Amino acid sequence: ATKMQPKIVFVLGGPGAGKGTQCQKIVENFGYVHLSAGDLLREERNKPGSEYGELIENYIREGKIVPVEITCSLLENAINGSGKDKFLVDGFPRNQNNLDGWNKSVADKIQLQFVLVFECPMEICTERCLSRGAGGSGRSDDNLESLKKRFNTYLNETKPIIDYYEKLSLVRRIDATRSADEVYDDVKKIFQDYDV
Ligand code: UP5
Ligand code: MG
Repeated sequence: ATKMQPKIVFVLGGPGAGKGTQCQKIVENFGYVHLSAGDLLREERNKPGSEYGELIENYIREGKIVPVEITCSLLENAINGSGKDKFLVDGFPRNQNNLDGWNKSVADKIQLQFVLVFECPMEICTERCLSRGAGGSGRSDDNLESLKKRFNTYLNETKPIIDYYEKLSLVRRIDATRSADEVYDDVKKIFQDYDV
């Protein structure tokens, strides 16, 4: 018998748009596993003796995108090691290198359901990340200098990836400027429609 392919939803949006917050809610209601590429990279960075620790930290502080070989293998390991079959891949793919690497080594083994995009202007995104930083997030990129770079990377490198999926009619957009509960009301509709 053929093994069922894992189902994947990509979750994209600017830094602080609320990807992680909404993913937690989706997990509670729809039985997905949440895989944040950023969380996986921070975890790898923090491993004692990690080969890529320093590289990852430098990329994150500069708001640059880590080479796909690293991110893709972390994601693949998490998918294969989970024993589950539905995943929210949060914060990936973020640039052409990510997309090429994924399409080359993973895309054929999974079923991409859709790409969920949280739309939020830079001012609100920046404000959210700065207050998270002030609250002690411990994230080395929750400062104004890193945030400017993160948002520029989003505009210049990630938006074209969203355009690519738009042409494949896979993008579902959400206004992420409202309260987390209001945003989730819209998110829920998308997943409910998909489930029926
Ligand atoms: N908050 C959330 N929703 C809110 C709402 N509706 N109203 C008011 N406040 C709201 O939320 C951010 C903050 O806002 C929180 O304090 C939250 O309570 C509040 P969160 O849900 O964390 O937003 P999210 O979009 O997940 O923000 P995050 O900072 O995680 O986004 P980034 O995309 O910048 O971070 P990520 O961890 O994905 O990536 C970090 C870096 O890792 C990247 O810049 C890059 O250098 C590297 N990276 C790669 O190189 N490759 C990858 O594939 C992924 C990451
Ligand atoms: Mg996040």
